[in-house]
Amino acid sequence: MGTQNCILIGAGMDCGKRRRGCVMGPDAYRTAGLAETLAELGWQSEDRGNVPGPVWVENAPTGEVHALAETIEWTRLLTEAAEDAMAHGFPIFLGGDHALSLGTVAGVAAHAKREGKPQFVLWLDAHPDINTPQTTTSGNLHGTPIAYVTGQAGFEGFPELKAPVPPENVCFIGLRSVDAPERASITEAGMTAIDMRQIDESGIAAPLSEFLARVEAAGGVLHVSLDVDFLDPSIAPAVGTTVPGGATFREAHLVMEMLHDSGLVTSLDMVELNPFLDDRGRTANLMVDLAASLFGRRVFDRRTHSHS
Ligand code: 6HN
Ligand code: MN
Ligand code: MN
Ligand code: MN
Repeated sequence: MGTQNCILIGAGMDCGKRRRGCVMGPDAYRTAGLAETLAELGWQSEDRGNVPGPVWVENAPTGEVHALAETIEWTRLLTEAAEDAMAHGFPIFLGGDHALSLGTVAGVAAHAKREGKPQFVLWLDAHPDINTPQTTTSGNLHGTPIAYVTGQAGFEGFPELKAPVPPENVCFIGLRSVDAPERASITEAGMTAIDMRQIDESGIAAPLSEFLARVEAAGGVLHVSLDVDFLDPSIAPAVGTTVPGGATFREAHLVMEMLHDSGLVTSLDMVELNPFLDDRGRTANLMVDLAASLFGRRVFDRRTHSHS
């Protein structure tokens, strides 16, 4: 058995949108006991502290792209940090808003390419975040990482991608707020998009199993990007972009438990937590508990427990 080493990377990016507060996310996860929880599950963690990206910028006028230069700088820093961390263990990127995934996904995919493995991405989110700087109507770049990492046009000035993620390797689960240009590009690119209606109809396990089987068959590695707004706002209020009708407590844990059992996940983003909007730490605690399920917390071991 190899060493089970997690690398915690604080990425308090707060300029992927206008509302402030995600800068406090990394410390909220630390305060909620992420490292201690991982230790109980047999994972040693190395906390690399916070990446020193640009912290705050003034609002761009409505309709204009907000904090473009700062986002480019974060993307450069996080691509490097992610690529390096992959060589040393399992990185957990503590956000920070979802624009941090422009860099983290670019970096982990570059590492996978060097290892000769196909990179897959599971996007747990109410939103597909597949706008480009041209299609965005909000101007908020946290709505764009999937377009960038799959190599779509419109990201002039951003670091050149070493390893674009093939669109068919992306799976969204939890969608319930999709902009018109986003819908068009998801369909055109042939991505797997599991919306809340499909989850209502089939349950969440069936479409997830199907996707995991595809990752496994391809010999791939899987990056998971967990946006707080994947969860129903009634259980996870600490996010600026709440959308009603999200994943329940058990749906979210089941996803994490199945991901753990698959053994396919090699990196994780925990994004969009805004501790300023939290209710006595409950969202931060829930996110840490979901990470615990991903790292092996369980009631019984399904593979060995028997009732005989
Ligand atoms: N997130 N589609 C909207 C936009 O502004 O482009 C919402 C983006 C939400 C971003 O969930 O990380
Ligand atoms: Mn190194
Ligand atoms: Mn998102
Ligand atoms: Mn979202």
